[in-house]
Amino acid sequence: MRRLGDVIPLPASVRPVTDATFRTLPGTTVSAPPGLAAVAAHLGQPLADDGAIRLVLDPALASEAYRLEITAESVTLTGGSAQGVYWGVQTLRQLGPDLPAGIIEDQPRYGYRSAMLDLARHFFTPAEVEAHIDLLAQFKINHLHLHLTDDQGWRLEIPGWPRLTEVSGGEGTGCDGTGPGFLTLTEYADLVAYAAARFVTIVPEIDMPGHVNAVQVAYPELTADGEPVEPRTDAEVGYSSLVAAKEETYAFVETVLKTVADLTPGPYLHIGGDECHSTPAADYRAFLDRVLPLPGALGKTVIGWHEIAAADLPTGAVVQYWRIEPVDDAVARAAADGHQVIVSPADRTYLDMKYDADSPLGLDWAGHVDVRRAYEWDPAERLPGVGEESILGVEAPLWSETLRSVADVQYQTFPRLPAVAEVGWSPRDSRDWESFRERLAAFGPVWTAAGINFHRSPEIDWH
Ligand code: TNX
Repeated sequence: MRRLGDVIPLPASVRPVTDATFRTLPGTTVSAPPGLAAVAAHLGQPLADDGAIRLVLDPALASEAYRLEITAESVTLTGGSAQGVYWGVQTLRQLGPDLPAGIIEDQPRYGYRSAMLDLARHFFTPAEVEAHIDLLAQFKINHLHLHLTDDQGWRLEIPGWPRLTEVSGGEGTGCDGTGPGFLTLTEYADLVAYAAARFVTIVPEIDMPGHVNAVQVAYPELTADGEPVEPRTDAEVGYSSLVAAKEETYAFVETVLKTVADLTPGPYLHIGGDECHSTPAADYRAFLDRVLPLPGALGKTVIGWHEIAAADLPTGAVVQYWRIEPVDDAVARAAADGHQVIVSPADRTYLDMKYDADSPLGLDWAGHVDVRRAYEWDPAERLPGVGEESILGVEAPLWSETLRSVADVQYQTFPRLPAVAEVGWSPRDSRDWESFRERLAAFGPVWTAAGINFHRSPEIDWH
């Protein structure tokens, strides 16, 4: 049996009270008000008016907070909103059928706890992404950033620009030409709804002005000289750019962002902005001066990779920090101006880095990221001038240059994603590597039974 606190991410407060146990049997009933019926279904137990497991809403709690009171006879799970109750359900599911008596009071450190999946370098189907969302939500991840476009492919249908997906989402696209496919408008909307039912917000990214070779293959009028360019399936970066001085550029960008905004109930649109090595600095700024305000005009908050901090940021713009070390102080200046920062340093959170020299998949430009490196760091200590109050949250990006299957996605994700999830959720002072590696060890048999392909890191004494 697990101890009450044997949960990832570690709850904010855990108080075992007696050595009594609540035993969940197949017939154990759950009661929930109508607004929590959908959340109750995630417990997989029968519903009843007077259930032994009671789900309750208490708006006095923060919306993601929950409180779990376990006695030998009953379980009461109270949440500040349906989302808070849902996180409590994840805690219950991790604890298994035998629940130690006691009280857990829990709420996240950061409101933005995210994973990113790169559908451009290799496309994953809606069913594959949905299964991945289920695994992320178990660790209380509440955003999934989808990198939908890059040099090697374009993965979202855009009305009026059919060649984006016909050509750049078709056969032969993706790294090594092995990752074709795209989401239709309906598939995308269904995916957003599937995620929302698990309290995960989809954050769509359209990467620009760089990372656009796939756009320019489909529409040569968007290149500087209007000449066609060759499709690319290699993993180079920084060679393609939209043209800041062409009006056609903005007609294209406006249609794309409007389409994505209309499909996206969540508050964020990510416009990329990274690695524009072939865009002159003045053009980069001119482009962003036109494009950064567009999401706001569509009712959305704009996010960009931290390079956008070189431009004039509109109020509310969010900056996503990804580098190994600070290049300059632009992110700190943005924070001083009141901008929120998503912290995703490559040498800690990049799930596409190799674990060690023997890793079969992944890249190593940011070094090797083993489980301990993904765990033992603090977002508020990472960047001078970017303290706790400037941090929106953390993200673990998974770029897919070397990935060819869902099994590959899982191998890179587990067990590092749980480490980053705990960094984003648990109180700073409660985090402890020895405690984490013990709690993580218990997931070995769980993942094995579920058929999840995880890396059996030698840092963990797997059960
Ligand atoms: C850098 S991090 C990139 C991506 C690559 C990734 C590989 C960032 C914003 N851009 O284009 O896929 O490295 O690790």
